[in-house]
Amino acid sequence: MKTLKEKLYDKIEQHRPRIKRLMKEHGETVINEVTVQQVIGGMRGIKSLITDISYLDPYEGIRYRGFTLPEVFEKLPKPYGGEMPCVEGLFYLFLTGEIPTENDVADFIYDTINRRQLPKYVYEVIDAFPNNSHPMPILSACVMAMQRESQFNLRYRRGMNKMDFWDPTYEDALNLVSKMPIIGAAIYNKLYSDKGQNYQDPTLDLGGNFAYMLGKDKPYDDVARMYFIIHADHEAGNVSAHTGHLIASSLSDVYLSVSGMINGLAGPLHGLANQEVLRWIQKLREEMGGNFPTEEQLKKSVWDTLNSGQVIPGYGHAVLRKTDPRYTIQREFALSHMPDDELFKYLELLYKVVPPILQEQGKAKNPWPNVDAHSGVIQWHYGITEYDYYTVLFSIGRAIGVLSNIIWDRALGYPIERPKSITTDMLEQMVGIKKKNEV
Ligand code: CMX
Repeated sequence: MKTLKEKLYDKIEQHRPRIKRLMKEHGETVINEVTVQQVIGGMRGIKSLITDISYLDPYEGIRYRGFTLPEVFEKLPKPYGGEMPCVEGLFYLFLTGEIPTENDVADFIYDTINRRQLPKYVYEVIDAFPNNSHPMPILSACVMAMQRESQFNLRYRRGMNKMDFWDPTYEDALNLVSKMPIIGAAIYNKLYSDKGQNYQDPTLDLGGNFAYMLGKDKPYDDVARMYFIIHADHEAGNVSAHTGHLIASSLSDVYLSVSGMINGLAGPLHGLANQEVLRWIQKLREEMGGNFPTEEQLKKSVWDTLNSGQVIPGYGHAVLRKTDPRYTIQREFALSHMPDDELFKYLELLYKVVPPILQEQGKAKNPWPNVDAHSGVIQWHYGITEYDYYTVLFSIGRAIGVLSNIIWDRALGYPIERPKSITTDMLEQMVGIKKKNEV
């Protein structure tokens, strides 16, 4: 039986001629036009990145290697007694495009377990931060501190053939995927908890071991697996995925790239929205004085938020135009495991009142909830009430997609990223507001 790395190499060899042919025979073919709105408006919709790991359809939602999320959850092997699949199987799927067998996953888990141990200095980095620090900069700093471990850097310094770049990148990526949950658990235990511990259980998969280190009983292991899987990838243009790819395109190693990815994810319009949702719901709860709101009261609170110039966290999306399937998967989990949870009931009522209000307001192109609208409430239910921490969980998941992409970027020899910028004068001249050379 071939190892994951051997299988990946076969796939790389098969894929390289496709990219070569596209460049050689169709390099000048036009596939896109760019409007002024797109140049000023955050490059929405410009088809200018390539990835085969996931694709986001505005109405259907994300597909991982061609599979919808429900298919991914159904097909990937699960650990013994688990309801959700092993996260390691997803990484296998991302790298190879194939659903692994139970044996494939078991072999791969064995490999990752051997890579989980953190260097001592990572704990010292965590300890060096003041206790009231936000966990996202701590996570970013820990990943950055491990840059000295990069095998890619070592081999690059010695002189390495471009065709081999993917190989040490694969080793770096596996090391980091294995270590991210351990860093995440160590940060949680340092900042918030005396129930968790920094010992691992080497018989457990990534999600199971994460729950173990946080001191959480079942079904939190499944919550962790579900959470890491749904957050893993969302095609290439979102801030975190794009940042990871962009930094790696200069041949910075995966530690520098993923640290940057984490920093991008830490913005409230992106991954931090999950903590904003919880903060906002807690504020609504306080305003209600402990009573569950009526539909009318909730509508008023939503309008108040909008009228004060703030966004409704967890709603809207730059690409999606329907309810995010990542929201739906979490909702289904909540309906079966925690239907009477008070915060979940808030979510259900918000799901009813927010979309029509956003439609009536007429600004947001997508009035439906995204992944972040739901995730915090499930964490809260299982005792992770420190909502600053939620984006760390998002980061552990997202790193799986970003690292898979970086391995493939290196394998296919994608170049350093360098789009062209122009000035406002130039744009005004291009559309005829100003004459050529008029400033
Ligand atoms: N509440 C209020 N207004 C919203 C809104 C929301 N949830 N979503 C979009 N809008 C507003 C925008 O702020 C923008 O207003 P202006 O014209 O005044 O600038 C207008 O509607 C048009 O925006 P859009 O084209 O629909 O959305 P964008 O592609 O520019 O932005 C996103 C997408 C996600 C940043 C935005 O919907 C948002 O701010 N949502 C709330 C934060 C959030 O949930 N982020 C998490 C997204 C998922 C993730 O990446 O993790």
